[in-house]
Amino acid sequence: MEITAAIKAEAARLGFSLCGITSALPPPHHRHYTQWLAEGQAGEMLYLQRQEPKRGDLSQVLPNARSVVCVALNYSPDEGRGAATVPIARYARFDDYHEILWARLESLLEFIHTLEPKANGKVYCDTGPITERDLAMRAGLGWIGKHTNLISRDLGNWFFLGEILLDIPLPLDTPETTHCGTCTRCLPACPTGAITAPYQLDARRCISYLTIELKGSIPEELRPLIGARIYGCDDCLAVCPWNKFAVRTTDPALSPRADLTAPDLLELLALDDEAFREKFKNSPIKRTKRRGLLRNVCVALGNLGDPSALPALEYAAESDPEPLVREHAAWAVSRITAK
Ligand code: B12
Ligand code: SF4
Repeated sequence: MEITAAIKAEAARLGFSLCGITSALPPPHHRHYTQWLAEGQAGEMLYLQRQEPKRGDLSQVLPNARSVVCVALNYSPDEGRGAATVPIARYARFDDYHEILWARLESLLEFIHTLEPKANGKVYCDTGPITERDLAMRAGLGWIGKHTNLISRDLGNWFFLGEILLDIPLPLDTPETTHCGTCTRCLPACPTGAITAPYQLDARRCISYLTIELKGSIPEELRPLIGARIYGCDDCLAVCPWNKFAVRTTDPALSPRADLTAPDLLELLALDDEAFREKFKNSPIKRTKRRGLLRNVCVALGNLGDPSALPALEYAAESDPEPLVREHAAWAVSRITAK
């Protein structure tokens, strides 16, 4: 069997829904990335600044990099038409996808070594200096939508990306072209106006950034727009009409945790450090640490406006060990009592 056909067959066996191969040439939209950083749109995600030179020159990541195997893992919990607004983004309701993808990519690399023992390879998923969507589009997996996520004809919006960088040349797949046409549904769907123009996302306004990546205080003017979301946001993805092609994942590693589908916010507000670590041990939610999640819970409770949350919020505003949580709890109390 031809090498790329063998790699793709093995990727499918490992549970990846899509697999394509592109060259290790600079990602086609790298210029936009550099400009986006220069405009400060990355906010406090300083690692994106540090990664800039490597992202534009993959031979700094892997000497003599020649090709990139790009894969997608479908995580759709339904046929793609589920309700948009949920407190916890879909991807964060099951075990940490980084670990799931990483282990499978390592297995795929081992398989490639059985075919090409001399090949050197590096596995990536999310955390490394790789512009994943741009490369995946060039590998033919899908196209960058106006909300900046990759959309696939076969999977809609609900999938993760991963890559293996290799120092061997491989036959390349044909890049995908854009198929958004005149549709602009994702732009007005964004609660905070973070999609400032097609293909332009100001991360500083995105709820995913505000509730996950931002470590400090959430700007007050944006808090009311966050609604009841406490971890990430799916609204721009959920309105995309291409989701009509989404298929429910049958991957056993991706079953949503029942307690994260409709979480009890007051229970979360009562978690101490140890209970937080225990509850979110294998979950991506551990990323925010207790203080970040409880900050978000306070904002959500303030926005929900239910006075029965007042005693717990007043207690947190007075007694929580974290100043960040105390400040957001006090904001929530004043928002509820002002109503
Ligand atoms: C930083 C980051 C974020 C930041 C910034 C998001 C962003 N849009 O950049 C924040 C925290 C906000 C975020 C949020 C989310 N993220 Co995120 N994130 C990343 C990360 C680590 C880097 C992304 C990046 O480089 N951004 C820089 C900017 C400049 O890139 P860009 O917005 O994609 O812009 C490009 C295009 O717009 C293009 N461009 C410009 N003009 C034009 C014109 C045309 C015609 C075209 C075609 C392209 C184009 O040029 C730019 C440079 O490539 C990647 C993993 C990785 N290493 O790539 C995951 C990643 C992009 N995230 C992912 C996910 C799932 C999410 C969320 C859905 C999570 C959630 N539910 O809360 C949201 C979606 C929000 C959104 N609308 O993007 C997935 C996306 C999978 C997919 N199918 O696309 C990734 C790939 C992680 C993974 N391995 O699966 N994320
Ligand atoms: S994830 Fe939510 S806040 Fe971020 S761009 Fe999409 S709709 Fe806007």
